[in-house]
Amino acid sequence: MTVVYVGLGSNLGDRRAHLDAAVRELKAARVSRYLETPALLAPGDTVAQPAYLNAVAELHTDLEPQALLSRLREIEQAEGRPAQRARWQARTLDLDVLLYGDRVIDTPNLKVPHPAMHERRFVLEPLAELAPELVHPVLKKSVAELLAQL
Ligand code: A4P
Ligand code: MG
Repeated sequence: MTVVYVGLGSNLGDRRAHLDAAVRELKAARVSRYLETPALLAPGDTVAQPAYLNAVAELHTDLEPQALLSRLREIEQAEGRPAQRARWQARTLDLDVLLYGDRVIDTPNLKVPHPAMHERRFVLEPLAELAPELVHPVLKKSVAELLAQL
């Protein structure tokens, strides 16, 4: 059993319902509050996007990382996100593996810890609600310290 943190985001459709469905399907052990956050745009992008509802879920799972990623994709698609999609588009549901125990994974389709998690308030704030003392396995700083640095 590994403790895993998953980032949840939605900025299309019934955002709360999409997050609720993900929490249910993931059988999350704990969930942060749902936070309304302004859309962070892709570099160079100027077209406004609808605001996100973001949250972080804690899972206790036996799935290996790649199997977990496949499961996240299935749940995204069940919530209406197309399998073929451009990155950074508005989406009904986005599920990212933030941390998988203290494993460091660097493969083409899965990078853990999530490469941008430490610079994103919409990740660190809800994660700090659940696990402020948790140490980032690469940066060796706690979630609370990373949040204070933003
Ligand atoms: N991938 C690699 N590592 C991971 C990981 N740890 N977890 C690969 C999940 N996926 C991972 O993802 C693109 C590719 O990342 C996949 O092929 C997967 O194998 P995607 O979900 O298809 O597309 P995406 O989410 O648009 O791309 P990306 O680059 O992951 O974007 P982000 O970082 O998810 O950012 N503003 C607010 N306020 N809140 C948000 O949640 N999210 C984004 C998208 C932009 N602005 C936002 C938010
Ligand atoms: Mg994603």
